[in-house]
Parts: sequence; C-alpha cells; structure tokens
Amino acid sequence: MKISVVKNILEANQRIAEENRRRFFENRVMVINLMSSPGAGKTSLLERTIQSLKNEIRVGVIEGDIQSTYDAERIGQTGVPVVQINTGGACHLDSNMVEEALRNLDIERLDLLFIENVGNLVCPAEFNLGEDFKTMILSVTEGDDKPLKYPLMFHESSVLLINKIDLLPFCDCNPDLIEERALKVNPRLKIFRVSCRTGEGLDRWVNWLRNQVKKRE
Ligand SMILES: Nc1nc2c(ncn2[C@@H]2O[C@H](COP(=O)(O)OP(=O)(O)O)[C@@H](O)[C@H]2O)c(=O)[nH]1
Ligand SMILES: [Mg+2]
Repeated sequence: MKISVVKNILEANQRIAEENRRRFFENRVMVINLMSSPGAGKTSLLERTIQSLKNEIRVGVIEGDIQSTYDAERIGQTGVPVVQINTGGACHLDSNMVEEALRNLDIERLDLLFIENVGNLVCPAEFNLGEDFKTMILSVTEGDDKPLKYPLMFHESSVLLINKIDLLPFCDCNPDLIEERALKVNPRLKIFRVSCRTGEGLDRWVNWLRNQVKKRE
C-alpha cells in the first residue's frame, strides 16, 4: 500500500514534468535542474555563470528553497529575471511547483533557464521537473565518499561540478577519487572542477553551456 502511494506521487510528477518539457521545447529554452547539498555553491555558481553569459544568452532562474527569498535577491542583483518558490517544508522541488513558477516567468524570452533545487543530496534526484540536464555540485569539503553514499544523485545527473577546489589544501578530500567513484556510478557523467570563489575552471563549464544552448538554435 505504501509503495503504491509513492508510485502515484512519482507518476503524477512525471506527467506534469512532461508537460513542462513540452513547453520548454516549444519555447526553445534549455533547462538545467541544479542540485546539491545545502551550501555546496549552487547560487554562487549561478551568479558567476550569469555574469559570464548574460550579454549573449537570455538567462532566467527559478529559485527553490524551503523558505526565504534570499537566493532570489542574490540572483536579482545580476539583473536577470528570477522567481522564488518556497516549498514550505518540502525537501525538493516537484514539477507542479515549477509549472506554477512558470506563470511568473516569460519563458518565450529565455534561451536558458536554471532551476536551483532545494539543498539536499537525496530526494531532488527522484523528481523530474522537465529539465534537459540534471546538474549537481559536490564541494570538496563534503568528502570524496559521497558518490558511494548518495549514488542516485550521481546516477541521474548529466553533469558534476566539483566545487571549492580552492579549499583542497585544507581538507582531506581527493578529487581524483570523487571522479573515479562518480564515474563508476555513471560513466557518462561530464565533470568539471571549479572554484566559484577564484573562478578557476569556470571557463570550461561556461563554454560547455554555451555550446549546448547554441546546438538548439
Ligand atoms: N572557498 C569557497 N567558498 C565557496 C565556493 N563556492 C561557494 N562558496 C561559499 O559557500 C557558501 C555557500 O554558497 P552558496 O552558493 O550559497 O551555496 P548553495 O546553498 O548551494 O546555494 C557561501 O558562503 C559561498 O561564498 C568556492 O568555490 N570556494
Ligand atoms: Mg542557494
């Protein structure tokens, strides 16, 4: 009985996700569902990425948090359109919340939409939102064992950003091990090592994004 309830929730989510996907496709907007544990650097990555791309690509953001509009205010400073979703306790975004947020966003005027998910390494991986790519951030301060402990997140993601590499000298984390373990879970994973603090490695990520957006023009 319990299993069938969970299944129904996921099926309902999938239906609305497909509807979102159709709208994104019709409006030719590429959508990234950005996931990580709290504090890994999602909003920092968005701030940096938007600064690099906003003069050539029309970017928008949906911010997901349990509460507050703090991240939306940070993104608002970059000048791109942003909508905040407050889940009021739920630990992940679902496709219905995204569908509601889209009512406040002019997606026909966007080329690229980021959806910053609620900080959590578990549930967001289970809920499709209609995105093109699930992208996750793991910061080096979280440890190189995380692909072993949270494999679904790595399995579902197309891109892994290993963030905070500026802090490598201060923690016992081996980024080669992160890569090796993550690729064991998901051999197709595209991996970038970056620092949103120093900017190191971000060019490769931004170039990849730019190419993905160009491919659909
Ligand atoms: N040293 C360092 N700190 C970072 C880096 N990226 C983000 N931070 C810091 O990590 C904290 C959480 O970042 P934030 O972007 O809010 O993470 P989010 O919760 O995933 O959105 C903030 O204090 C950031 O300044 C990085 O590459 N290096
Ligand atoms: Mg954030």
